[in-house]
Amino acid sequence: MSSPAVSDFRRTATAALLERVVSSTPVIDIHTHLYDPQMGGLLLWGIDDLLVYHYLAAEAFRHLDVPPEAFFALPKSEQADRIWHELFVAHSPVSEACRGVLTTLHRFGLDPHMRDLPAIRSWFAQWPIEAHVSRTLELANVERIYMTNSPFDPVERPFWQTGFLRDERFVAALRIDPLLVDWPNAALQLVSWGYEVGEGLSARTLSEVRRFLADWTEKLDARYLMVSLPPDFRFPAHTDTAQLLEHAVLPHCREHGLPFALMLGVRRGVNARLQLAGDGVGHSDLCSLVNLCDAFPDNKFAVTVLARENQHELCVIARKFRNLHVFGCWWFTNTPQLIEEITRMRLELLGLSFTPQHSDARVLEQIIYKFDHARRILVRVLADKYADLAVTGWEPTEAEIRRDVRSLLGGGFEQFCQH
Ligand code: FIX
Ligand code: ZN
Repeated sequence: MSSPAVSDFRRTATAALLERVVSSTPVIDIHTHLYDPQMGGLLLWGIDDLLVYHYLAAEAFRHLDVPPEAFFALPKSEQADRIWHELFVAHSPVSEACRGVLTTLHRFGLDPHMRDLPAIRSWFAQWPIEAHVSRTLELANVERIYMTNSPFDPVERPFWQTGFLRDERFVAALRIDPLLVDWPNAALQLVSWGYEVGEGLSARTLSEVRRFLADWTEKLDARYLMVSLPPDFRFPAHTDTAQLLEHAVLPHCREHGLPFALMLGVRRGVNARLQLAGDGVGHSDLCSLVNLCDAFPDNKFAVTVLARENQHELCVIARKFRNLHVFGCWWFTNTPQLIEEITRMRLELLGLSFTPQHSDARVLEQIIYKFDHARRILVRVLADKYADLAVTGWEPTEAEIRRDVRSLLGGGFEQFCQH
């Protein structure tokens, strides 16, 4: 057994190495709401969008003495002014979402201490978008961004129909929430786009839904399909959701060798007046996930859960099913305390076979803070894990550490997609 001084020294050396490896390993960001820069105004960026992000809006509404309808009727820059005032001027910005804005400004070399919103605005205004995208990806050390692409979005749809020169750093994921959670309206849309579907899920309708999925998978060159579902999702069931999943979506994914991503536990519109800031969380029934993984071993499922209370059960399920890849600390679990707890638990139960973090960024520059904060936690947690191994005499080499980190930062997810 080595002396405490020697093991302390080794621990510090491993932590320093880890810090270097984790910060220099590029991230593959496997779920965002960002868009290819060629998609014009769809890609949000800049200080006003950073400030009106729904994570901050939800916090600001706790102070703002104005009806949400009146607030959302204001021009974006005035909404940003109000949020800045409430969350950065009238109170100290200690929440994770506020800290995220400050980390982002700091990493751009701005001095948030000046508390000068007009100056920050002018700084952002001077950059051409292409250069700004590249610089932001470089600063965040993000190599690839998975978008969320919905054929049901009337603003996004025409870009794909017309076609455009793709930026290869941005890859697509086919988002199908309306199809699975609002079938009657989705059916009407499909009919208007030339698919012969009826409201009942006949064999003909299901085959037309598959034709729709195939058309859009090809148009987008989609790398996976995805949905987020409320806590009352059940499988199997005689619901439209379960039937469409079983008879259209999963066969389509099998045919095309694509994973299906499920984001479980969102309660939409708990306070609908707050718009995107009004969604909440609920405990999901993960027996339904077990049923899916078990019944469809030839399908691959990438899953994240919103409720803290579901995290342990999700890890246990992933130990049973190799067709399940756990990812991300999503939304209300994207706080340092929960990221640390969840990442430790996943490492202890799953080893390295999961993806600790995706950004879920809606505004370009958020990738900087989301991964800056997540990387710090990853270094801490991995340093503890390697130190525990070192007690037994198992010292990882630098190459092994690099391999492990690469896998955690998105490499493992892409392998899961391929095999
Ligand atoms: O369903 C989702 O993809 C969620 O991430 C969003 O609906 C949510 O608004 C969000 O941005 C969470 O981070
Ligand atoms: Zn999302």
